Amino acid sequence: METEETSVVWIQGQGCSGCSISFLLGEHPDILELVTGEFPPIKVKVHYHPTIMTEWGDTAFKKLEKLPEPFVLVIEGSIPTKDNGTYCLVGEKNGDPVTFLEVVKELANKASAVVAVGTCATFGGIPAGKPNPTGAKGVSEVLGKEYKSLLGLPVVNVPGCPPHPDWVSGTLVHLILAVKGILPLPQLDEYQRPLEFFGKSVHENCPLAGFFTEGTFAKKFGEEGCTLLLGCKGPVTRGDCPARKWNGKVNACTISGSVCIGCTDPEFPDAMSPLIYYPAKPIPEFIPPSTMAILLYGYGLKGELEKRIKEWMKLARGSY
Ligand code: FSX
Repeated sequence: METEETSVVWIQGQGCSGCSISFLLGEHPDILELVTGEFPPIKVKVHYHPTIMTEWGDTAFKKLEKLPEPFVLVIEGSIPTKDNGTYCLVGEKNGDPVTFLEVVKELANKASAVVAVGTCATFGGIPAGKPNPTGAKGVSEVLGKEYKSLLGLPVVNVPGCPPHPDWVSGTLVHLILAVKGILPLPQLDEYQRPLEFFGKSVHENCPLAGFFTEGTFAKKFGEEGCTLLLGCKGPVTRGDCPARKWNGKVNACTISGSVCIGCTDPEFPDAMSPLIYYPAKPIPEFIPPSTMAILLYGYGLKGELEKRIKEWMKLARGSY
């Protein structure tokens, strides 16, 4: 099959660059396979990426005036909207500062597809946490509900703080194949996340789920059992982390003895705080005991269980 280059324009706003670092550590495919075309029929030309491009300053910024066609726009980091976006300046035009907000709006209108990478870009993330002094927002909120890319897609959201490299490369590769007409467009959930990666809860993929169903809950870190009482947000968070695993497929938060902190959720970090419950928080009566929980799952009522756990999280938030 013929391998043609597809361009990616990757811009960064309010974030910690962890999303880029995570992507660069991907293995299947890795970044070299993508840019050298050793992953046919995909060859990615990185037209613009503030962290990894060799150009800098005006020379770099001018590359945004000569955009390749077609291109996939990747947006990392949240977008400050307060005071006309003045809290994130990304370059200069004719001596005047250019805001990230302006760049996002301009490029989104020319992109075949727009991918928001990381929870900052998808839902606002940490920069949008209370009190959100810069008016930080995610890409979908800034572009509006009606936004469609040239391919007719809404913003594709790949959350995670940071996202797993496979989620980013898998989504990019899927979209590039869709741009070429080889694959249909990816299926998305209600928050525009690819179902392929975010179709199930972390809990459904978790090796500790058996402890949950038999009612064995750890009260201290290191103790055997499900870590729900220690603040695990796995039952209310979407992502395949425990099945896919991180760092070369060796580990994941709930496998390493920690808790899921809910970093792919639209309400991260505020609704997920405190990230860890310590001392452990006993479950109140309105959460059904384990046998009931299994029944709720079994009868397709996991939404009801999620709702009750979210109520409990709300109460826990006020008590630490
Ligand atoms: Fe945000 Fe990216 Fe968290 Fe960091 O830049 S999703 S703070 S890991 O890396 O945007």
